[in-house]
Amino acid sequence: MDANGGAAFTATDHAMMARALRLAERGAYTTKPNPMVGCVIAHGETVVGEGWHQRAGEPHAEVHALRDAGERAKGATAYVTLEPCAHTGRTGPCADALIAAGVSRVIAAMRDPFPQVDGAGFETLRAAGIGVASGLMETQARALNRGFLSRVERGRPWLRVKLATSLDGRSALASGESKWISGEASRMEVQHWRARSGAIVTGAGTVLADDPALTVRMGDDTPFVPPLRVVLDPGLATVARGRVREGDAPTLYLHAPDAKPPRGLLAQHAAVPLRDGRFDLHAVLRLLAERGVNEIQLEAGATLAGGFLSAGLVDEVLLYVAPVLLGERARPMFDGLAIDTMMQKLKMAIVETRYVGQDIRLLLRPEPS
Ligand code: AOF
Ligand code: ZN
Repeated sequence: MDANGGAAFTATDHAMMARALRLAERGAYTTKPNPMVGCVIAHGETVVGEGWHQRAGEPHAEVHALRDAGERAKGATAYVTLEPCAHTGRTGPCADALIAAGVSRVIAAMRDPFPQVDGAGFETLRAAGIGVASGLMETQARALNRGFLSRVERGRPWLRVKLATSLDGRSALASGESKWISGEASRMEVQHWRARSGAIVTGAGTVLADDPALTVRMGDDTPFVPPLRVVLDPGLATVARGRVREGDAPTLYLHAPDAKPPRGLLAQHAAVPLRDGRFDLHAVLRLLAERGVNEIQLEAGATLAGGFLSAGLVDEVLLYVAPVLLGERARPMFDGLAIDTMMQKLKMAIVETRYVGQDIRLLLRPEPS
C-alpha cells in the first residue's frame, strides 16, 4: 500500500469515497475489460463533480467528474477508487487532467497494478505538487474489481462457478437433464451475474445435454457488454449445432491441439494443450486472461466444475439450492473430488446467504487447504 503521508482520513473522506465506489459500480456491466472506477470532486462536504467510467474506450471516471465540476475543480479534493492513470491508452492520462484542472489533493482507494500505471499516476501528481494519499476503503475497492485485479495480478480471471442444485446437492439427473432445478427468480437473477462477467464458460457435454444460449437476457434495456461465450470442446464435436452459436454475443471454441476446425467455421477458435488427455485448465484461464477476460462464470456440468475445483482454480461458488430432492441416481455438484478422510474435506466460507424466490442462494469461497 502507498503511504498516505501519515494523513488520517476523516469521516467526510470516507463518505466521499463511499459515494465514488457506488458510482463505480454503475459500470459493472459495461466497463469490461477495464476496471470499474468512480470519482467524486469536492470542497469539504460539498460535491462539485462526479463521474464514473462507463465503457472501455470512453473517458475515464476522472474526466467525467472534471467535466462535471468545471471551474469548481480548482483547489478541490478528487476522490478516486483507483489510482489515476499516467499512460496514454485509448484516453489521455487522468493524472495530467487532474493537474490541468487545478485540484489540490487526490485521495485514491488503491494503487492501479496495471503495469503501465502501477504508481506512475501518483508520482506524476506528486511531482506537480498535489497532495496524494492512497488506501482509503481499499478493501471495498479491491472487492469491486476482483476480476480486473485477478487478471492483472495473477494472470488469470476470477472464476465463479454457478450451480443450481437440489437439497440433496444434485445438479442434474443421470440422463444429464437439469431443466429446471432452480426457480424462475433464480434464473432471472443469474442473468445479472452473467452480465458482469467477461466470459461464460461451458463444456461440450452441457451444449449437447442442455443446448444453452449463454446470452444475457435481463428482461429490460439495461446496457451491457455481451460476455464472450466459451465452449471447451476438445474434438470440436459441437461446432455445427447449438444455440450457443446464435445471438448477439461472440463465441470461442477451445479445442485440443490435434482437432481440425471444420472449413468455414465462423466462430473464433483456439487450441489449448492437454494434460493426461484433459484440458490444461491453467492454460485455459491464461488464454482467457490474455483476451481481456476479468471474470468468468462457469456454467457447466459436474466434470468441468469438479476439474476446476480440484485444480484449485475456483474463486467463488454461486449456489442456488432449490427445495427439491433428486435422489441418489442424479449427478453430484462436482465430479472427481478424491476425498476419503475428514482431513481431506474441502472447506468453503459462506460469504452471503439469501432467499431468491423459493430457492436459497449461497455465495461461497473455497478456503485454502
Ligand atoms: C483511471 N480512471 O476511470 C479507469 C482507469 O484503454 P484505456 O485508455 O481506457 O486504459 C485502460 C486502463 O486504465 C485500465 O487497464 C486501468 O489500468 C486504467 N483504468 N484508470 O485513471 C478510470 N477506468
Ligand atoms: Zn485514466
